[in-house]
Amino acid sequence: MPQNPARLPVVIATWPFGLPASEVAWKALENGATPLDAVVAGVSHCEDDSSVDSVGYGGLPDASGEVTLDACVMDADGRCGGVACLRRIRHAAQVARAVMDRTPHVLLAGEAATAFAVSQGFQESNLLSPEAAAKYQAWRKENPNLARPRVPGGAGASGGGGHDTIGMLALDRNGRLAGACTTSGRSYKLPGRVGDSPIIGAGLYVDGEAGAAAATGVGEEVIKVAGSFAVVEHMRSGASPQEAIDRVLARIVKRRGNRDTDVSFVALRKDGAAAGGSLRAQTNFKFALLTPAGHGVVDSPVLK
Ligand code: SD4
Repeated sequence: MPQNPARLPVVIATWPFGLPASEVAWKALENGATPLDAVVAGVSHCEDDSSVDSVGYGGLPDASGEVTLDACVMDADGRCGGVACLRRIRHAAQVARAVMDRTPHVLLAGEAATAFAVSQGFQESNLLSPEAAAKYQAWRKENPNLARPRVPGGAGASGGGGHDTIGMLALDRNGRLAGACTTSGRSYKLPGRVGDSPIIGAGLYVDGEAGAAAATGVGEEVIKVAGSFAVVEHMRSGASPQEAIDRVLARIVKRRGNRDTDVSFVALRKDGAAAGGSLRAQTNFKFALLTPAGHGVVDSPVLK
């Protein structure tokens, strides 16, 4: 794995669907966009892709059949914004950006977040694609008691496992970092459930001096260890991106007493070193890595 691309820029994103999204960010960087503009453009592309059933339009709904989105953004100066349980607005990361740019706050939630988005010129639309609606109906048949939905737990891997977030990190030619992450969250989650993805330090963290990290997988596990923050702090203390990820994954295993859950991270150090890492092989985690040396999807190492 390219562990130390000497040259910049670098874009890294979770999952194979992170590659086309990262290409959008890469082009934006080439055209002189800031890293924050680049990652927001990149993940917005993914939010528009209805074939990705865990992000934006086409995301799988909660147990009541409603799609709700979680997202956040952060730049190297520590500026950040997020939205949780956002409804009927497709570009959740752009709304997170608006929270950062146009309010004194970091996180808006629920209907009020939608009202804020509308006040800022975002259009409301139906986020439930026909494909996601059909999958929901099938799930609903198996799980008729909506008061006590059987939310998929740690079992299951990517592609139908129901927990894939796009987290994207970029380092531009001037060594400036930014990150964004966005998801529809765990499929068939309890209405009102918020995962790690809108929470600064959990789903995403960026520090201009140390590096950046983003998470995908079971958000509850990531929140419990302040996962992305912890990865960045290990890099600040001198760990490589891979070591930093492994330490946080090991901590999750220690806390739980097993590795029977899906958590993966991507990390990008200030000097351009990048890595991905995953808790267990069944997750089949892969990430997109773009450097001047090449663009592609990388099979993630699994915690030893
Ligand atoms: C979350 N990490 O909401 C995000 C993505 C996901 O199960 O759907 N995970 O927890």
